[in-house]
Amino acid sequence: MTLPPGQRAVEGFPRFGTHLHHPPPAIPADPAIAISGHLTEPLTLSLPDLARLPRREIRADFHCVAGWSATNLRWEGVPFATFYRTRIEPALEPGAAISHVSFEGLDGFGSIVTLEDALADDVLLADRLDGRPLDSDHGAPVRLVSPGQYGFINTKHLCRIEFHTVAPPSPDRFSLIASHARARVWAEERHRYLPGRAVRPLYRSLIGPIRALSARGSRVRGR
Ligand SMILES: Nc1nc2c(c(=O)[nH]1)N[C@H]1C(S)=C(S)[C@@H](COP(=O)(O)O)O[C@H]1N2
Ligand SMILES: [Mo]
Repeated sequence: MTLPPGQRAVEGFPRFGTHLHHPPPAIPADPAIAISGHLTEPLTLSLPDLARLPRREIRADFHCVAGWSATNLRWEGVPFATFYRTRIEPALEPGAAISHVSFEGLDGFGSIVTLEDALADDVLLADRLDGRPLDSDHGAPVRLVSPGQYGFINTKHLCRIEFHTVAPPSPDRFSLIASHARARVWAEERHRYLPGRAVRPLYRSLIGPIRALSARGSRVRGR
């Protein structure tokens, strides 16, 4: 088993995140993803709409930028590229050249992805993990899964997807641990300005505290 540079395998798949001390967000009765940006009219993708699109299953490892990797996860969902080609392209304003896509979760977490990275064939709008519907620790009802990019790209509890023709400003671009704009795991793109190797020790030191906080907010132990 080969992991990307600077990653170490962990047992299982911990709940983890920056919005982690809270319990997972409540899921609305009729969850839907609001779609906006350069469309002739705004769209809504409900779960039944999503279920009608062609599905795909992938097996992949999951790599958090802090340095842990969960191995051999089985995700099911709709390829992002299928959703984009069938639902978005036909609805775009004429001439709109989409370059970036932003994703937002019900807890306010968000990520920004280049269209090129989002269209990779292992990127899913995932609603099942290891043969079961996604639970709230791992992003119910639907999350982005992009195994070639660090965990923070993989926004859980999706409620909004927006399309852009220029890169939207990243909210953490001035922070000490500013996240890399592409975040590709094999190129070790952890930090926006510093080499991935150089930030390994700093990031690794965050795993313990973040794991403890994430577990506290978890559905299993928190209620
Ligand atoms: N909505 C939401 N998505 C999120 C996060 C979060 O806090 N909220 N954390 C990100 C980070 S940093 C990681 S490593 C992964 C962790 O996914 P997991 O909790 O399923 O292990 O989710 C990502 N997506
Ligand atoms: Mo992460």
